[in-house]
Amino acid sequence: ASAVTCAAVDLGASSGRVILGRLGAGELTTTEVARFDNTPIRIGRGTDSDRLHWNVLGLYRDILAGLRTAVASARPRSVGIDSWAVDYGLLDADGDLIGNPIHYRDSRTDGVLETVRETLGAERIYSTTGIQFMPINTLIQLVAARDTPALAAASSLLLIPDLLCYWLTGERGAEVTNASTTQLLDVHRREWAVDLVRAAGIDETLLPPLREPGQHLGVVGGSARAEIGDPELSVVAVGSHDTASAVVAVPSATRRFGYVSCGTWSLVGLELDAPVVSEASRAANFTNELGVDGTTRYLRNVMGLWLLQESVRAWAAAGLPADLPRLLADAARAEPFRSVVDPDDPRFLAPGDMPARIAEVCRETGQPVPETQAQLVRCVLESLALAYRRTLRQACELSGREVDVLHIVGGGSRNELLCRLTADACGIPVVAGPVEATALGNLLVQARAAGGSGVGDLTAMRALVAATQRLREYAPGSAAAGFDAAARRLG
Ligand code: ADP
Ligand code: LRH
Repeated sequence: ASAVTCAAVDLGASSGRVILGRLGAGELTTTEVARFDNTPIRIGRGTDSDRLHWNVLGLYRDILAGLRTAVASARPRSVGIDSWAVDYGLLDADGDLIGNPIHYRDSRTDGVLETVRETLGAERIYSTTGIQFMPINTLIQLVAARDTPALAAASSLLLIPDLLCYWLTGERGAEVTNASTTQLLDVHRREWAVDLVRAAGIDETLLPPLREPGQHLGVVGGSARAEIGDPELSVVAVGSHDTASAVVAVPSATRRFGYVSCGTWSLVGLELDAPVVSEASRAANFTNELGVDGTTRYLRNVMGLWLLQESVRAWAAAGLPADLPRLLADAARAEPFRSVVDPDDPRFLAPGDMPARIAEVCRETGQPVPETQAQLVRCVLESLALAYRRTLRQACELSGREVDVLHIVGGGSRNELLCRLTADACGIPVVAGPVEATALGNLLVQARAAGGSGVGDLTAMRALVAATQRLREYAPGSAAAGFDAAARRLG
């Protein structure tokens, strides 16, 4: 078969893009045709009833415009959509969207996780779903929304990429990699965990039929057809959880690799053949998300570059320097190991004044408070490197696996200081890139569905990525002792 051209829509928590790819034997070239911000919006009167929303209609408009450009320049045969996990839109009986999807960082879930663990039993939830306990999970969001008029009026629930595919094709479904992040899916049977869903007081008929990556969903129809300008463009399910697509494109030549999918969040872990739902795994709060081709993504969420992004946002608002490459260059010269924090402190989850929260945690742990921007950036990056090390080691222990190399993919792979610190902390080589791993994983699954050559199994896909994308290797240096000492400060 000759090369195929596809379009990937990849929506991250901070930005979205539409990327065209040409894929064939030994060939994987991409062109970014559109990039747009993904900025949440708070609506309310300044009370507890304020809600933080995604601008899902604005995103859809940007996607249509991006696809129009893609079609005009290269006539892709298909499009696939991936996005961040756990969030959803509700449809009424006519298929109309009810309200505006709510952001997983919204405060409506405050305290709900604890109630759900107690009432349903943490063991039961974990042994069924294999998913780590986080307040952002769809299960927790739905319990928080249980008595709302919106939920009462809903006849179906669609995760964000599924909602966008529904608008393009009119077809409803739940792609399985993203569905696994809801904490409503039985990880062993790859089906909705209906008993658990009912026990949580959620109407299971809200959940649409599951579908697998690679499935053809339909051809763009309705008003989207005219907007995009191609009546034949087909919509294909991909690993619609962005992390699932990112892991497809980890350019590893061996199975002994760990990964950090490094964007707004850092997803740190391993690819396994089967879930690990042991008591120790539950205690360490590791997750078993479903991957492409029956794999398990065994990982933990580390709060990630959100800490840096949100600090930069606060600085920009205060009129302070906010140019990221400059801040990183200054941090590279700042004093090492001055202070470190646990990035997963729940206080860091919500939007707000991040530098002040980091300072508070440094103070509490008896460490010097960052006084300059460079000190704060350094603190964040060393804290992340330390969290990656801790998480990777735990993942290996809990699964009985070993790794020789750590791949960092996503926007954070451009951060050379972070990559270097991570190699030092972990004591193994770090391979950085590709930056757009998620879009590449999305494109690879579409190309395979189209019968493209050179994109057979995950091994072949990864070899193609390794052969065609720009990667950088970081050998571990001599700072491991500094990280050991810093780790002891966190107890
Ligand atoms: P998401 O998919 O969650 O929106 P991305 O994969 O796009 O995230 O990564 C965004 C992150 O990439 C930013 O938080 C930023 O820290 C990092 N990043 C972007 N550009 C650069 C750069 N030039 N140098 C270093 N880091 C960068
Ligand atoms: C990364 C991500 C992550 C989820 C979070 C909600 O973008 O999908 O895997 O836990 O967003």
